[in-house]
Amino acid sequence: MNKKILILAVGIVLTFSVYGQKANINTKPYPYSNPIIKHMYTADAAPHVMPDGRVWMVTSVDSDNGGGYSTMHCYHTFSSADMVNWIDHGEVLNVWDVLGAKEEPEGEDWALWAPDMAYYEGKYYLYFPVRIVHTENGYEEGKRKVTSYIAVAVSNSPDQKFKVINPKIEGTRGIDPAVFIDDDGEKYLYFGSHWGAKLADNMKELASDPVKMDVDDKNFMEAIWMNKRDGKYYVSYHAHYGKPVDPDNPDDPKRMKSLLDYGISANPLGPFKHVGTMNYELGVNVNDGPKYPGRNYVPWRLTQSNHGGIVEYHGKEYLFYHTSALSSWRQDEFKAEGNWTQRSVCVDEIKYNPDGTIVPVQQTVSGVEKVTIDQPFEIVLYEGKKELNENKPIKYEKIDLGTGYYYFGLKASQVTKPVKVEIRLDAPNGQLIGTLIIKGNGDCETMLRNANGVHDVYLTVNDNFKEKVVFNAPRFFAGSPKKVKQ
Ligand code: FUB
Repeated sequence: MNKKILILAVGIVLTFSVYGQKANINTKPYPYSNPIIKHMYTADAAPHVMPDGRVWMVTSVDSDNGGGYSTMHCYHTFSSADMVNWIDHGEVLNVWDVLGAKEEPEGEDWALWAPDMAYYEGKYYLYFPVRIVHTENGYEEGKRKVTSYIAVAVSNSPDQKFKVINPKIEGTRGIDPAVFIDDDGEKYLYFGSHWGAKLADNMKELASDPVKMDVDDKNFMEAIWMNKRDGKYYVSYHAHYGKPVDPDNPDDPKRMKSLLDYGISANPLGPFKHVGTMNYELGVNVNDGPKYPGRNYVPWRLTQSNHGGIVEYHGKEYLFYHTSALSSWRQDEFKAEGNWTQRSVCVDEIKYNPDGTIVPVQQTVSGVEKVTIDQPFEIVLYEGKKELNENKPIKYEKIDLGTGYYYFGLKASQVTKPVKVEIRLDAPNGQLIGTLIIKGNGDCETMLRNANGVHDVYLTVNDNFKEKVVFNAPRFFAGSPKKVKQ
């Protein structure tokens, strides 16, 4: 290296160290599969299977220039057809879309933290925390005043800009919204310190008073997520840190780990029974990954933020979380920790014990195997018109739902009154996999859970529905991924 370049490089490193920031000076390709997004910093992934049969996630974005959480000013969406190759669909919302002006109001510091995204009746809804730090008293902990609540934006497509439709959902407080749609068609919004409420049909207001759910854990910190498996509701979240990590003894079980914990309930609003930890940092005893020079732990900062999201895709469940592995690579080529607020989304598989508890996910750098799907995008059950009424469930015999169909739809006609159509497996009162709410004539659809394998499929309406519903072209869809524009 010539002298001038050396002086410049030392200058850059010193400048960034003074301000606690490091530059991304290593341009070599990142050598591992996890994190899954390598060209930018991403955090707080919220994954869902959308009606095109792909897994989509919306993420927060940590600034390439560092600067910490207050520099998080936009969201990106990404999609994958195989859980390994991800397309960046670009920025879908930024803080100026929310502010409606070009600058932050004086004396305030706005940031966009962990979001979630939901599909409902043809539209995509992006829920995000509005977090305003009022700086008139400075930033000092205890003195500064922070206002936070949940807002929602809408788009016709998850790869396009979202437009704010409710800048403050009345009744919400805190950060980290998560949306959950149940098999019976009820929609829930979770936020802040384990608050939960029903979400209205318009997706932009609450339909019930928020309840502070009993999560049976005083250690709840943030990042709530809801998942349903075998009829049980799994609430997961980031637990409070314990004591600081001793870098010379990172294996100390009492060290300040960044843990995702979970609890189980029979009800989406709890009470939950705390079960334990479902994700530890990839800390020590690294078998298949890089190590801090001379040590047996990873070369990025032990203990940093984490945030989980779970999705089932063609027979396997996946945990999304984040680490600061990429910043350690881009800044220090794994020889030091990197900026810990520059996080990157990783994915590993979740496995369960026979009793339904989670086998804690060991973070890896190798990530997950590629998913291949060999089945049509949709299965149309019947082309002609049929009538559905209270006395007559409709049965479709031996339908092969393969490794999974994630949506069900039909075209309704002669609708005189809104009706709920339940989609059940193997018997008129068999396993409920989704509920279609027909509000009027035309196309309608709903998401499904556990729609896989070969089953008799039943469509039923509730007992007190005295009218009839006429429909045609009932279909399962999103059974294989569609291509999207890059
Ligand atoms: O990314 C900003 C904040 O850090 C999120 O809102 C929290 O969940 C944590 O990941």
